[in-house]
Amino acid sequence: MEPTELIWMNGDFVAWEDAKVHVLSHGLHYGTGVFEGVRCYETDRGPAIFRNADHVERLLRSAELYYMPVPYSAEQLRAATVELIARNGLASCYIRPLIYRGYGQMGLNPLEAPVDVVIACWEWASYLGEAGKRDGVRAKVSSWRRISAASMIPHAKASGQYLNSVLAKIESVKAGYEEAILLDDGGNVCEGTGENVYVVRDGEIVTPGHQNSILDGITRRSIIQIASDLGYGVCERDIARSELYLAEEVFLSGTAAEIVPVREIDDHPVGSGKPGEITRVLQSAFDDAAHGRSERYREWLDDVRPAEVEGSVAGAEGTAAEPAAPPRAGTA
Ligand code: PPE
Repeated sequence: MEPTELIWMNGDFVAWEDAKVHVLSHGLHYGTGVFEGVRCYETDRGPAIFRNADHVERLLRSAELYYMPVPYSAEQLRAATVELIARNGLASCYIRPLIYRGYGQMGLNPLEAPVDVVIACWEWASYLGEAGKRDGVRAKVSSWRRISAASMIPHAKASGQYLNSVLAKIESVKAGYEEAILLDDGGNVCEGTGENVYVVRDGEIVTPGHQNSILDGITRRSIIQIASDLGYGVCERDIARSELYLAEEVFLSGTAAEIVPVREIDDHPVGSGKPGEITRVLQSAFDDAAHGRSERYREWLDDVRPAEVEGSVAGAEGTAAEPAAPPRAGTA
């Protein structure tokens, strides 16, 4: 990965190479962290963060689900993200906020460990490759089932939960595929390792619902909105594995991946074996929304205005993005 200049850490802007943690940090041992993936796109008004407020809201909810008190408000985190991108001078980037149990307490009761908050950003190209976005990827239904609500919290974007995705990804890559599609514990289609999934059947866009252990993707919400606005039928329901093979089109969506056609699943070509028309239309409409070319979805974008660069750089030393940050939590 290509380093950028600064990382926001517990209210301060620190140099990329100084953003370090202790090896006995709780989150490193037990996966006690929650995070987000957000993207900032180039628009005609400068860099703009796609659905920043929604990502911050999901981040804080994930933290709450794992009983992590966060010493920053949504507004502070939202503003810190804007300032970070401005200070790093990036036109577009991927943003990774992370809240984790830090150093000071071992053992499975994390309640006495501090809660640390960081936001980093860097330039991250297409997750599944430019060719994947253009021509589609080959996917395999994983032998691993997606974590179920009986033992974890599928709605939370928590670090430890990603071991499930890691197993599925490794299995698919070692078998020669680019992505895995996981079924839920009931055997219905759930999602990719880092993407929501959709099938097109009889011209209707179908995607698993909340009861199928999905992560409530923000790209997914955007796709549902855009597709409905374009007049497509959108349906959330159980999807049988075989429907992946019978679908006219299959595609994936996520912040890192954006919208990616699936051209083959378990060695069956999807539709004609080439990206389908609805996938193409949605890819291009999503691209327009993300790059500020659709007035209708302009409210999804947080502008990173150059004025904020000047304003903050003048402040020299790293400071909190908003009013002085409260002390770190953890000893509650
Ligand atoms: N499901 C999972 C399991 C998931 O990780 C993501 C995002 C999604 C669905 C789509 O959610 P959204 O980004 O809000 O549309 N995965 C993030 C992490 C990827 C990574 O490799 O790291 C992302 O895309 O940023």
